[in-house]
Amino acid sequence: MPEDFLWGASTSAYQVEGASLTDGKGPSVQDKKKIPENTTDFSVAIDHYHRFREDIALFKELGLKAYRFSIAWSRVLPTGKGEVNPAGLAFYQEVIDECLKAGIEPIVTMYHFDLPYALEQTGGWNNRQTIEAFVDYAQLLFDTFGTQIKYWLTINEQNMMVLANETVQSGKKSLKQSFQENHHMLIAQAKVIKKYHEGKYAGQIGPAPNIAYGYPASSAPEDILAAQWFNSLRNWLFLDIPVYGQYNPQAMNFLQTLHIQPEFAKGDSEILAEGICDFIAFNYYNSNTVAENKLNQQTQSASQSAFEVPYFFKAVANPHLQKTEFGWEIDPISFRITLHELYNRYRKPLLINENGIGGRDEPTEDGAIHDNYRIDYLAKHIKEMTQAMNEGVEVIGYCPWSAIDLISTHEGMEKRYGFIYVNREEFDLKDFKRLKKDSFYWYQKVIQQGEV
Ligand code: BGP
Repeated sequence: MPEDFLWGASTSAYQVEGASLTDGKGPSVQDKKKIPENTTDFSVAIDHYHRFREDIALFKELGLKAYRFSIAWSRVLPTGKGEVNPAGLAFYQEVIDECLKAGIEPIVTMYHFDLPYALEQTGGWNNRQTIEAFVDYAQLLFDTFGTQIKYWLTINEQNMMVLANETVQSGKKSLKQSFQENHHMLIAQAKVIKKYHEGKYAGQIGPAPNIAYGYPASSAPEDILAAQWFNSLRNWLFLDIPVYGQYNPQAMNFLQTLHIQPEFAKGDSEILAEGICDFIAFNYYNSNTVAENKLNQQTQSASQSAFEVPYFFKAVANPHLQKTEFGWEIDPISFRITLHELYNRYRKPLLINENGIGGRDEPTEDGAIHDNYRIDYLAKHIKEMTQAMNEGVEVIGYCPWSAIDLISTHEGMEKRYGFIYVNREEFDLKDFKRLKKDSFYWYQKVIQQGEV
């Protein structure tokens, strides 16, 4: 492992902070969305807003070299634009200072699923004005933290927001609208990257999609073609733009064939061409297996982001893979395949932003948490990553999900991901005590030794 390898861990604002309307924070879409009946909302989360010093001290003890977190847009700009909330900026200033004091490199995501609700009400990403709001927000972050932050991530999992989105899946939002919103996000991202480079800040900036290679279900040419369509739409569309400055041709052809291609405003092509990223950050949880979809059968895949398009492809379960207790397939080798695929295509340094396994953890009477299944998952993925690096892929850091238990996006508090256990349940807030899991001690050693 290179000396300066960024052994880290990740969180996102709405999943850890709590204090969702405290000290001037405006609501985000996460504070307004319909929460399933048996899971908690995000109003308190793990109370990181009030306990970040204790948490960062634990991250230091864990040995983290980097901490990837997100800034809540509506904490610093309560309505998404216009008036700044000084208390919001002050909070992130303290988090950043605390990390730097602890010798931890802060890696900042600007937007992680939490669009300010006020912007959502004026049309969200369907409204081109949201592009300017994002650019101004980013400029505010660069002006305030630009000398301290060396790694900026623009938008977390834009591809999942567009493709695995319930409103789209249930047909409430058309694919046409979804890809128009996607286009606006891509324009916003390109503008922000360009601004960052023009400002000559001493750091780097990159996109942060979820990338997972799609396998063909068989050697039938039809399945291979289906997997190629899937990969172009799910993966390459979101990286060809920040790397090559233009749409992936196969993905664009797909959009045109279905008459859902985005409308370009004058100058959009030039904007996309000018926002070229410095590195690629990506999240990886599992692979996808894809078959042809002549009959438009039901998707049966057990993956985080299964989706299908009639006549193009459908996701299917992979009989060679085991699953997590929450039903996600486990595929460390595909992590290596994905790393190779990314580096072969784009030749940019790669930063893993998220990788991990969600499960139910229970402390024993003496307060220990035996999460061997997590150690096993992470060890296998780190081995495959190391192997890919030995085979020539440039990886600059690994930030598993998550640094500490947090509220899962889909399954509440029941599904835990952290190295550190947080003593709260779905609805019983208990005392928020932090407890080190077995994986904490294990990862500490991995970081010290630089290998599994
Ligand atoms: C990614 C998100 C994270 C996190 C993770 C696990 O898509 O970037 O925010 O939630 O997936 O997903 P879940 O919490 O649904 O298990």
